[in-house]
Amino acid sequence: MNAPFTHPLVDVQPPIDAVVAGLDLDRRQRARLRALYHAIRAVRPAVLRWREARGRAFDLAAAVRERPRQPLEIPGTRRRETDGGHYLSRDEVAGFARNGFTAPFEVITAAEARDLREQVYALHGSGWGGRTFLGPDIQRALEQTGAWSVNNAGLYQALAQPCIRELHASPRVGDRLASLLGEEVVLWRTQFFEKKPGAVGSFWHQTSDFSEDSTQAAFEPPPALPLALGNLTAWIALDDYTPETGCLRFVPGSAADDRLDAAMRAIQGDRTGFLFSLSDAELLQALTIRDYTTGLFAPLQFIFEVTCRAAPDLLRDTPPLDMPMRAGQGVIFTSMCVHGANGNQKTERTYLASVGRYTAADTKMYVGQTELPFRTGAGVFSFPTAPLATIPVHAAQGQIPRAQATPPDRPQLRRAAGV
Ligand SMILES: O=C(O)CCC(=O)C(=O)O
Repeated sequence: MNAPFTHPLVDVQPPIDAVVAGLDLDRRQRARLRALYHAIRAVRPAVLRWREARGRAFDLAAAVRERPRQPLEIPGTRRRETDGGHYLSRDEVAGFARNGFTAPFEVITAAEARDLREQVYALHGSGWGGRTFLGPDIQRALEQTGAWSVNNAGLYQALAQPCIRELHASPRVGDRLASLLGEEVVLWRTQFFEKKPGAVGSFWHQTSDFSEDSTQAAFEPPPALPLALGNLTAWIALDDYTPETGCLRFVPGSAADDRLDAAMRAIQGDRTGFLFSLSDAELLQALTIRDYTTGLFAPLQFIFEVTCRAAPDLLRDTPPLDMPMRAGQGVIFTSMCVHGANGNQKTERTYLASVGRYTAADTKMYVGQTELPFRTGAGVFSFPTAPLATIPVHAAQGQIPRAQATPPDRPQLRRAAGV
């Protein structure tokens, strides 16, 4: 048995043993899990010896050994004081470099946010005009498990839906991003975070490469771009968010400590080695999470706990910050700033945020990947990268004219480089 997990950041959501204990598994599922667990334990000593002899032992502690914290160098030079527009001020840029996120700013009015929210649910109700990006196998699997939600069907919809594209290509977002990333900024993915009543929220995570269900990075930024600027996210509230309704949470300054991301990359790079390296209690948790949970909450929480056992000082010094926002407001943050979100366990209403992922235009997307894997509750399937394109949101000449943010089959929407 592991000692019960305690950490200052595990203050709102339950630790993973409570999540696993709360799963409603039937006798057949429990028997299957135990059989798998005992089979792995039986072969584990031989597998570990074999890997050790070939220099292929999985060593999470080595992957998360502490290294010097890197200050964040900001390549973007546009500032509100000199360039006007919606660029960030010098103080705001300094605040971003220190914390990893901006303060909330208005992208659209609260009334516009309400209208957009209605449009999004109308689009979802009508099947997004027949245009979704995950392909029929994934859609079928998600429908079977009741998970064909706005979160999944809504992935990449800026490519098909002008209302989402306009929100995320708005100069209010694009100018601010240019203050950080430099002149040429592209939007490479949009998605929704919907929190239904009872939603548990998102557990602490950081990512430099959005490998997600793949073993490969989603993108390769140019070498000059700092790791923490490989992806910037604009998270835009379409409802009022408070700690009770699922607002974002950040660990200020945590982008300078990349150990949680390093752990994730080590695990993605050698999942078998990771599984065989676990203690008995962790192994049972890992198998249960892999086979009987959906979404990212439980895997992220599990990896957080395992990483903290390998690096006991990880993220213990800085208290987390809740980021309440009004409908229509957005924040920009680096996905290397450790972040999560509260759940929606006290209200009867669904809360929705629209989220854009951005990078520098010379970042290469999906290198060598014609398909991306996607984990559903009914197995892992793939969807093609061919329809995915980046959308320019800021260019050296200034803002991208509205007309240019057009559907992906028009030539001016550049294909992501390197596909
Ligand atoms: O809204 C959430 O629950 C989490 C959002 C998040 O993790 C992200 O946008 O990267």
